Amino acid sequence: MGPFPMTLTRFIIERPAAHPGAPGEFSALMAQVGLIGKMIAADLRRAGLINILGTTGATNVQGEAVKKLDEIANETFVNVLQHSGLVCVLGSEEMEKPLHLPQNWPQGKYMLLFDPLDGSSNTDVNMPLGSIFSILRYDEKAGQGVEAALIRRGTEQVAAGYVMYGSSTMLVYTSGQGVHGFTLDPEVGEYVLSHEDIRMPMHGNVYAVNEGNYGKWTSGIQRFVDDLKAQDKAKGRPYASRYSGCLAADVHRILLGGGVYLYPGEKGKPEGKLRLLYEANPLALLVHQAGGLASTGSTPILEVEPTSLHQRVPFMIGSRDEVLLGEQFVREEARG
Ligand code: AFP
Repeated sequence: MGPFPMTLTRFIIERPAAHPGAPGEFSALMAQVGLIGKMIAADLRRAGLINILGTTGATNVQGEAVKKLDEIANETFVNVLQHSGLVCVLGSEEMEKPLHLPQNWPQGKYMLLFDPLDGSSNTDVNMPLGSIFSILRYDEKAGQGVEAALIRRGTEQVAAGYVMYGSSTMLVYTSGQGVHGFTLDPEVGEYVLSHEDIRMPMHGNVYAVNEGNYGKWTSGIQRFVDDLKAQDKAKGRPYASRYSGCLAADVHRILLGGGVYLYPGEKGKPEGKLRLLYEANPLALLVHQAGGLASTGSTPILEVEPTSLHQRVPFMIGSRDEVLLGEQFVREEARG
């Protein structure tokens, strides 16, 4: 028998200084997030067999067709967390309004924002998916209402991460002391530390973007992508293009190997597509902790002042060199 593996729970308990507040409560919350990931992974594995592929016929607050699995994943988050006693408010891509859990208010000191099933167009084609989460602390003294309590800058997150459902299920998180990745061992149903203290390369050779939108981008973004694709071996170009349509999976690749992911604003839609509070902010915190950057093109994502729960934001994330270069193209465009 080999050495006893470093499980997620053991990792959190053995590193109390690296976790917000009482490590017991934080580890209990992360264990619940891990459980949610296992439950969603189990549903995804069997989805094609038990008639839960396809859409529900409803449209969500973003105006997008709701997949059956979007709804199931959202219910999984809500059902697990509402009985945990650890969380007092939940905000989700799939819920127009925050869900206030009166029975946990104000004892459950954490609040969770999440995209329960990220990349849901991948559900029906057996491609990677993710769940993205952002953890905030409820500030009783601020005496705010439920929605205002949730709408906070990225710098105020106490932890963030994602569960990625790919060829294996991985949970990657940060609580402000490095980024750590755990792979689900399906034999024993435990997350085991597989990627400790992930550091992003300063520079990569991959870009991820939905290039079908090229004609909708502003000239700065077009020039940036043209630059990455230039036939210029001496400058390390062209970059390879890799895009799965699942943000968590695309950012996961870049977190481990370097490069840049972007979902920019468009000519008539400067705010872009991705949501600040439960997509951009958590991934920005992770990447920042791993030595990378995340930006709107002109402002660090973590410093964007949020105004509403489902706010969108133009997004550029990855290795320092590529994000700084992207910002330079945006600046040059602004100068005219
Ligand atoms: P949802 O499935 O949660 O709506 O997320 C999809 C997504 O926000 C993100 O995961 C992808 O990177 C992006 O949209 C894909 O968008 P396009 O289909 O426009 O490329």
